[in-house]
Amino acid sequence: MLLGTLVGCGGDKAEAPKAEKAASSAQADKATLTEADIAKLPVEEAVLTHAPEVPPAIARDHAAKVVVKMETVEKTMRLADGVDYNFWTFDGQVPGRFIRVREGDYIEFHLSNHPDSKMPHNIDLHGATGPGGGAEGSFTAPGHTSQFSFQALQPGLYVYHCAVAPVGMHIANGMYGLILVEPKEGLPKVDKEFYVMQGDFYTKGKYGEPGLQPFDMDKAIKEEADYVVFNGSVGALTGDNALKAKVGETVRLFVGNGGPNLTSSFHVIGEIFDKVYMEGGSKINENIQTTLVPAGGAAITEFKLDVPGNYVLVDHAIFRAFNKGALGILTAEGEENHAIYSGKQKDSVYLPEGQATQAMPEDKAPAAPVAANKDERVKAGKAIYDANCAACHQPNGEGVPNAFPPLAGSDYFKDDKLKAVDAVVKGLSGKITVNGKEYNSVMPAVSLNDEQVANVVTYVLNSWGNQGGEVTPNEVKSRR
Ligand code: HEC
Ligand SMILES: [Cu+2]
Repeated sequence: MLLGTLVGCGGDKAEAPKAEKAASSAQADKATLTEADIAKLPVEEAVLTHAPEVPPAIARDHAAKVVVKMETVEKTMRLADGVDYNFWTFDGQVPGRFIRVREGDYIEFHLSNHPDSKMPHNIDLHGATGPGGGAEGSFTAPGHTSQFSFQALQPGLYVYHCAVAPVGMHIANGMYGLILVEPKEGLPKVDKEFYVMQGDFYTKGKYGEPGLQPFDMDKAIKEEADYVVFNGSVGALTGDNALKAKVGETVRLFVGNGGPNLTSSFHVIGEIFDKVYMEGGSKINENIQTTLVPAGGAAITEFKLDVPGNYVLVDHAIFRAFNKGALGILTAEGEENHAIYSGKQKDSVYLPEGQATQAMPEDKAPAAPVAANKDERVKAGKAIYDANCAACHQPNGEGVPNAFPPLAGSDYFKDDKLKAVDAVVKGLSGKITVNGKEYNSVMPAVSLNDEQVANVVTYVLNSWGNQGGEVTPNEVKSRR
């Protein structure tokens, strides 16, 4: 939108795309209000919501003059545990508040810049037609308010952002959000709607380095993000902040990407999107695993929750999820449905090179040798550790800073070995503290039988200066 005039598409824009549209959809005649029409419109103030909330669906079947009031605020907030950042924001949070209007509405926008701001700010709404998407009409010095208006001509989910030079820096500091222009006929009803917006951050210190971290222009230019997060900070959608829904409900995610640099490969682990409004437009794609959300773009995804569990929102450029923060959780509560997802049904010993595959149903004795004493347990446990745990916790148990906590000398299970058993059989997510450092990540449950869990945890207890002791298969069983 902002670049429209520069690349010269302003002139041809009216012709070519319009012809296509007439053939493809109901948008053939964009509703345009005259100034006389606008004077007669009912006036209402927009309901704006902070992420992950979404304003209620539009109930009107006619156009209105919608008054939107937003304030730009520069403030220091948490980027990750122990890490602060001087964010520039719309309405005090990242992303800015969600705006919801109807196709054909007339939006009267009031942008105030807080008197404590050091910078002028403005707003470029990708859902507005006009120079800079409103940027020119909304340039606002600290302690001032600007007003401009536009007609929401085309339905879709659009990004808005600040576009004051240096534009990249205003966006990198958090100045973006979403505006939904509902089509006239509305969107189909769903049970839950959420607002999720990705952004990349560039700090002088590397990921997790504590303290107030200044913006790093060099890294931003090289596109070497230290943080890639949903809704403005690491953990904004995990632990107590996880999104919540119930089995049987339909969920709609309004997903935006503020950038400034990175394209998101948006994916929800364990779900398939029934529908994706591609790039936030009118075309619907179905049965999608991962959808691209460009910087300065959006997508609407919809799915029905069939079985309970934690569904993990990620940027599937996966190091961003597990090492830079682009991870959120949607918790679905409700009845299991083993016909849709069984959980692990059985484990069998696999003997390659022509030998028979031996079944190992749960009710029969395991074919693998059973450890007779603690020493045998430790020995068997090492092999299990190397195969199942070392990739994350490292062969020497030291973990990876800010990603995988140490098992060597860990005080997390020092007084209660069963906490280590629980981590393996149930998985572990949310905020935990290990040796004074916070972790807020996800460890998936590891599929091992009781004997194997007993062995691997006994190995961990007797390695790297840990407390010693033994865990038996019966103790593991009692924790399932
Ligand atoms: C895919 C990576 C991954 C694998 C594989 C994995 N873990 Fe973890 N583990 C984690 C993460 C991440 C956490 C921290 C979870 C959180 O932040 O809530 C964790 C936490 C733990 C903790 C508690 C914290 C601590 O450091 O004491 C224990 C104990 C643990 N894991 C043991 C194991 C064992 C034993 C295995 C192998 C059977 C294993 N893990 C396999 C990623 C992994
Ligand atoms: Cu700005």
